[in-house]
Amino acid sequence: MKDNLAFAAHRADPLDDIAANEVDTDGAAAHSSFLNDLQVGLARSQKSISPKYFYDEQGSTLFDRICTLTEYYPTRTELGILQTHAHDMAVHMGPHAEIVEFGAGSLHKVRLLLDAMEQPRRYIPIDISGDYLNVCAQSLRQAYPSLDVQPHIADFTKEIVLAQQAPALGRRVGFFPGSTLGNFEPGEAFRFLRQCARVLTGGALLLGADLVKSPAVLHAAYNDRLGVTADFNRNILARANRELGANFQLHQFAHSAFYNAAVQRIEMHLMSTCRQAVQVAGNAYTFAEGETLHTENSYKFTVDGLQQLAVQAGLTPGPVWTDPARQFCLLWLDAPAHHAG
Ligand code: AVJ
Repeated sequence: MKDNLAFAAHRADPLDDIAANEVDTDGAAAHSSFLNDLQVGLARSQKSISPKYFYDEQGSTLFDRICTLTEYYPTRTELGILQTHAHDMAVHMGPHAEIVEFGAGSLHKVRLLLDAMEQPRRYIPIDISGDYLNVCAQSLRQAYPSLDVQPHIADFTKEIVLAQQAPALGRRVGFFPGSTLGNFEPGEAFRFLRQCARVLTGGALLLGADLVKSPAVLHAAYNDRLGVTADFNRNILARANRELGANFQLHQFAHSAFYNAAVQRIEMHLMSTCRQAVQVAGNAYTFAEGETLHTENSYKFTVDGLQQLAVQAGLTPGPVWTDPARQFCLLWLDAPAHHAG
C-alpha cells in the first residue's frame, strides 16, 4: 500500500487518530491544517496535498457543476439508483431512524431518502466546510420543518465523535454517498469503515461506490470538455493564494487526470508547465518542468472487494443496489449491536 499520498499528511499514526478526540470545530484550526499540510506536502519528493482541501465555498460550487456534466456519470447514476430504490432502503432503515451523513454536499441525495422514510427523526450532516454546511442545513430545515437537523463541523477523515444514540427510538444509519470513500487509501478506507461499525452500532451504513469500468469512460469523467474539472483541480492553488498568501501562477499548472489501472484509481495532478518557484508563508518550493503536485486519488471498486473490506471492518453486508449498466452501487452494511470496541 502506498502511504505517501493524499490524507497521509496529517497523521503520524492513523490508529492513534481514531482514539484521539480531535475535532476541528473552528476556521482557525482548519486554516492552520491547510497551511501545515500544504507545506509538508510540497516538501515531499512526490508533491501532494489532500483532496479534502478542494472544498472551500468556490471548490464546493465547482464540484456541484462537475456533478451536472455529461461526462461525469457518478452523480446522476447514484441519484437514479436512489430514486428507484429509496423505498426499499427506507424499509431497511425502519421508522424514526436518524441519518448521519459523512461529507454533506448539496443535500440533494438525502432528500430522496428522507422523502421515502417513515418519520425520520434527525439528520446529522458532518462536513469540514462549516459555512457551506450551515447554508445547506438551513434550506433543509425549511423543507422538513419537523426534522431535527444538527450539522456537525468536523473532519471525519480523522475522528467521528457523536453523542450516543438514545436506545429504542429508531436506528442510526450512516450515509456516505458519492464514492467519497474512493479518496481514501485502502488502509484508511478500512479504518473509516471500522469507525462506522463503532459509531453506528445497532444501525447500518448506506455506502455509495463508483465501480471499476472501461478506462475510456473513467478518463472522460475526469477530463470534461468544458474544463470544469481542471478549474476544480486548480482551485486548490487558488485557495492557497487566497487563504495562505501563496503565489501559485495558476496558468503555469496543467490539469492532469488519468486512470491507473494497476491500482484501480483515477489520479489527478497539477503539472508544472515550466521550471518555477512558489512561495508559501515565507518558504520557497521549486517545481521542475513537468513535475506534478498530486491532488487526488479516486479509487474504483468491485462489489465483492468492498464487501470483503466491510466484513474485515466488522460490518455485515446486506442488499446491493446498482444501475442497469453497473456503473455505480449503493451497499447496505449492517453495524452489529455487539461490535467489540
Ligand atoms: C467526490 C471524491 C467522489 O472522485 O469522482 C470529481 C471528486 N474529482 N472530479 C470523485 C472529483 C474530480 C469525486 N469524489
